[in-house]
Amino acid sequence: MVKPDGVQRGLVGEIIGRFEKKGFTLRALKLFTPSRELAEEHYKDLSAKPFFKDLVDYITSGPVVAMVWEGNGVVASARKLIGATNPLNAEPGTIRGDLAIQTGRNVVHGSDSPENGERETGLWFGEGALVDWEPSLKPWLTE
Ligand code: YYY
Ligand code: MG
Repeated sequence: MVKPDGVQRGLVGEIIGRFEKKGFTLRALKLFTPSRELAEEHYKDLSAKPFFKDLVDYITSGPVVAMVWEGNGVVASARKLIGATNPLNAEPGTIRGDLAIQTGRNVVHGSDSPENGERETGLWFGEGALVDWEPSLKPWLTE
């Protein structure tokens, strides 16, 4: 997901481009401003943290671009492409390492396990939202 700061800063194309160029397949995408209920459910594991309210305020402050990406090892690879939670610790070449300077404005979210990827896909998109298609580039990305 491109967070509200990424949308406001005009980074949607840059961020989507990194996943496309890596070779992952886009299966769903939407632009909307999340409700507090959705943001609180999404981040429920962090509800006891002192930054939880600020996090929910931030995520609900404007439109986000929610996406589902598919491909070999996509969850772990996306986490590497995204970089460390604190952008100052994120390696150059990663999205956060190249494009952000503060944890509270780290421009992008990525699921941290395949199970959470499934959970978050259901939460953000509901049933039956994935588009079933075969990229023509597939034979050139995987053997
Ligand atoms: O998965 P990731 O986004 O890298 O970090 P999480 O530990 O899941 O935290 C989610 C979100 O919470 C993080 O992207 C920013 C915010 N946050 C924060 O504002 N302050 C912290 N000390 C830790 C996380
Ligand atoms: Mg996380």
